[in-house]
Amino acid sequence: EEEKRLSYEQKLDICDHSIAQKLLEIAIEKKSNLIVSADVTTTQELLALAEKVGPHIVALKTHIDILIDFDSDNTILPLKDLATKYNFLLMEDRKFADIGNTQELQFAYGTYKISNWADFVTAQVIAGYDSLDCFRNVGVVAIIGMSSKGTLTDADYREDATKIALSHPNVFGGVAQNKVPNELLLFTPGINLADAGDGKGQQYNTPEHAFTQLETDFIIVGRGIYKSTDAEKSALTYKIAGWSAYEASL
Ligand code: 5BU
Repeated sequence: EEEKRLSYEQKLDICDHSIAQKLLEIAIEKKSNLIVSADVTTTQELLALAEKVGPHIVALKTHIDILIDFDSDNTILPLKDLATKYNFLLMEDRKFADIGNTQELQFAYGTYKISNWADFVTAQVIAGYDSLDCFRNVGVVAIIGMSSKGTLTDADYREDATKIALSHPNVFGGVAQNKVPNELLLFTPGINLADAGDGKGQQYNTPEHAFTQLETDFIIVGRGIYKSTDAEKSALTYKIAGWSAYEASL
């Protein structure tokens, strides 16, 4: 008999990290596996988007360094209020990729002070196991494989990256375009219902592909939602598509 993917309830039993537990609980409560990638460049757009999509998402993914007007009082405080109001987590897609000491500084200092507000961050594992020790008070999602055309994350790299992700206590998940072991939560970007690519190397798949072929746990959608004329409606469409694909894959 073919083995079925694990449900979010089953994953709650084997994914111990506190952030993994929170994400799974929110997914079950909201019947959503959608993460919106808020790749907008002003605080006003960021907050307006969070307000619209908040009810439908488990997490909002940021690239905080693309904001032209970042201000911790005016950007982060209202964003955190919206996260509380609508019950979603903040995922900073920083893709740290340096030695531990430098990452520690990038994480806690500088303009963005990510350690003060992010619930979890993304990190490359290119610098090795010890480089991830600095992310003690958040969760880490390791970049195992990338969605872009020609990425260097080949099968050998992904195998080694997966070993680090599985063994490091700060890591509870991976970003990938392939299956990962059940003990990790899988996050899949490169999801779009309308387009196959963006002419800049991005490659898109459907939510159905991500759940059936990759057994993903969370889909990440950027332009498919924030570029649409009605972001709230699009978020609902992707939420329903993601949840149906998840249920069909059980
Ligand atoms: P899009 O507009 O849905 O293409 O945005 C995708 C987002 O996911 C964007 O913020 C990327 O930085 C992010 N991403 C990705 O697209 N592919 C990857 O492999 C990784 C992150 Br890792």
